[in-house]
Amino acid sequence: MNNLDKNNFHFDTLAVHAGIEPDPTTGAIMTPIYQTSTYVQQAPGVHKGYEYARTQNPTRDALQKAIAALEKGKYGLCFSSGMAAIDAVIKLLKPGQEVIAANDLYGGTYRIFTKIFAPWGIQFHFVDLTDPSAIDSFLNSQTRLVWIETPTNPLLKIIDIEAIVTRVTAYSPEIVTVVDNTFASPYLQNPLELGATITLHSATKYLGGHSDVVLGAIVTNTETIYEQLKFIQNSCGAVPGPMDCFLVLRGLKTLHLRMQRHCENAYKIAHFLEQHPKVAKVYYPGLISHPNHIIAAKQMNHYGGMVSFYTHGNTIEESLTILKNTKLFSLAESLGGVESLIGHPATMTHASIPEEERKKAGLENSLIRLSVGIENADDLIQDLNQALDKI
Ligand code: P1T
Repeated sequence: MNNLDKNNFHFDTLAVHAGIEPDPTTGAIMTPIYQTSTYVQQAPGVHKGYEYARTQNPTRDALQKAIAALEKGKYGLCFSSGMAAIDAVIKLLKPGQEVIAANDLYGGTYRIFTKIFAPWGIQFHFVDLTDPSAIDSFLNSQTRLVWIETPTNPLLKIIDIEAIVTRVTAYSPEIVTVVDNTFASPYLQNPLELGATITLHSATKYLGGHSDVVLGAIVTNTETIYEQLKFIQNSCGAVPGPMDCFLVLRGLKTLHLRMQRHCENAYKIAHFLEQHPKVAKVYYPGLISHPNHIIAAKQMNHYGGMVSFYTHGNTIEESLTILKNTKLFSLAESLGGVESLIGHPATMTHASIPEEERKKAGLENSLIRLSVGIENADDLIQDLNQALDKI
């Protein structure tokens, strides 16, 4: 199925078929793992479209097409991790140029911005983009890129993509808007359809879906950006191996089914936590009490599988007690796999953000983050209930 067909099918059909052609040599229905570093040429420059595996690989090609189709985009590129994809995007910039980024975002993203690219002379402004007008005072002639995560990691804030794109393009159509769509997945929202220039994924999460692979992806409709990113992909070389591409291709086939259950379970858990006497605050965009609920309802098809919360005691000790006592929720970094995980952003995924900066964005040391899996919701609720009983 080529990219031209993407408008004719529903998401579920694309998840199973997009980008996949029966193997031309055998008819194999599953994309083979082309575990090769190079390809034989008949004469110098005379070949079948494949020269060297950093530059092209058929398993990667299939995955790039599949992710592009799911994101309703023309061009897809895959990288060896979500961070490698982020790295490639920021390499579009030159020293002296500026980035406006959401102030609540994955700790690794904050780290690469502030520790790798800021010393190269790129300036980053971290802004609460849940108020789109907040961007206005940071836009200037050096602004090259706006970086959005929505829902944000770990506070599940929702940023109105369309509102930001409208303001940014009115200021300058040259500014690139990037949406890290990892937390939503293309099942819940397609940033390119809302006007973003680039959508990006840690495919390690929902796209792969089984906690067995690390991979990143970028999709865009803008040919010049695609050509530049492809050049960076090949020149810098952070490409995924064919086995990893195969694992994500396999994961994609059930993305819609998994996301439905992730969303159903997270919705039930968020309501359970909201009513629990020991829980003070729950962050889940599906709750009416969520400050950005209306934008979430407009922008997303459902509310995702991530939930964060504080207990009334609001101490690290209480949080650690819960983290130590869940049995189904495993204490681990990452998210988006079939199994439920529990995490402590302040010491785990967001430890690379200084405490002062975390607090400014509303991230206290006691926050607990859940990646709700696809197990039975009652079993998950029971597990959280018994852990909450321990405090
Ligand atoms: O881990 P990697 O595939 O390199 O992806 C980095 C990344 C990018 N963007 C977002 C929104 C992310 O959440 C991540 C990785 N996040 C975790 C490992 C985590 O537990 O939050």
